[in-house]
This record gives sequence, structure tokens and C-alpha cells, in this order.
Amino acid sequence: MDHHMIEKYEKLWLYVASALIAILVLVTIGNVVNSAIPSVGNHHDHSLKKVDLTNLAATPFATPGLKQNASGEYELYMLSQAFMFNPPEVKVPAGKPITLYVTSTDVLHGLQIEKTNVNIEVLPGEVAKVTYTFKKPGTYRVGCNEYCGVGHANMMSKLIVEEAK
Ligand SMILES: [Cu+2]
Repeated sequence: MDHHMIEKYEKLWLYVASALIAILVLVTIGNVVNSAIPSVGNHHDHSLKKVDLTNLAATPFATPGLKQNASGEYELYMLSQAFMFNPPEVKVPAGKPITLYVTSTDVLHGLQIEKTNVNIEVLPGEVAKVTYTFKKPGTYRVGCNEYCGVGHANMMSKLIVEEAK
């Protein structure tokens, strides 16, 4: 390799490196711009990411429990609070996807459904969302797995999964 060749390769690498940096900068700017634009309203529930805890009445959390949306899909709204889940007991059908929306009205909680891989962190005012289909009917205990105070161990609720009709 003569001197001339080396320069050629160096130049090539310089171009490649510059192109990579340019892409990185553009992607970063894109992300910043994207996150800076506030989302406008909730056109549908799937964009529900945060709720105003002082005005839960204006959200589906006003009446926690199982609902069916316009498309017939099951949505389960739950509130975590020291030291209970609301609703404390709820019936859901087996074999249908259930989308759980949960938020905390006070401190950090966890929500874990036994016999499933559902295990989520629940932050005050932030809506956690998870979709799960229960295959087997039965009683599934729901517990808090983030220590939240003296009543933590009693923070339990029950999902009663029933054979779909
Ligand atoms: Cu808790």
C-alpha cells in the first residue's frame, strides 16, 4: 500500500464516520422535536398515558372495572392506592384479550397477577397498560410488589376469570 492508497482509505473512513455522525445528529434532533410536541387531546383511550389525579372523574378511572369499548374489546380500569386495588374483585372472561389500564392515586405501587407474566410498575398519575388473555378460568390474585407502606402485604385484589359465554 503506497502513501496515496492510505490517504484514499482515510478519506473513505472520514466520509463514513461523518455520515454516521450526521445520521446520529438528525435522529437525535428528530427525537427531541417529537417529544417536545405535546400530544393534542385523547382521540381514543389508547393514547391515555397520564391522568390528572385531581380530576379522575373526567377519566374512565372514575368507575374502575371492566368495560367494553366501541369495538367490543375488553378494557379493565384499575386504581392502585394505599392499601388496596380498586375494584377489589372483578370478573373477566377467559379467552379474550383484556387490556388493563392501571394508575396509582398516591405512591409507587406494583401490580402483579399470579400465574401470569403480568408484572408492572404503577406510578402516580401515569397510566400503565398491558394486554393479557387468560386461558384458564379460575381465581387470580393481584398483588402489589412494590413496598408502599404498612398495609403493603394486604394490598391484594382478585380477578375471577370465567368461562366465556
Ligand atoms: Cu402498594
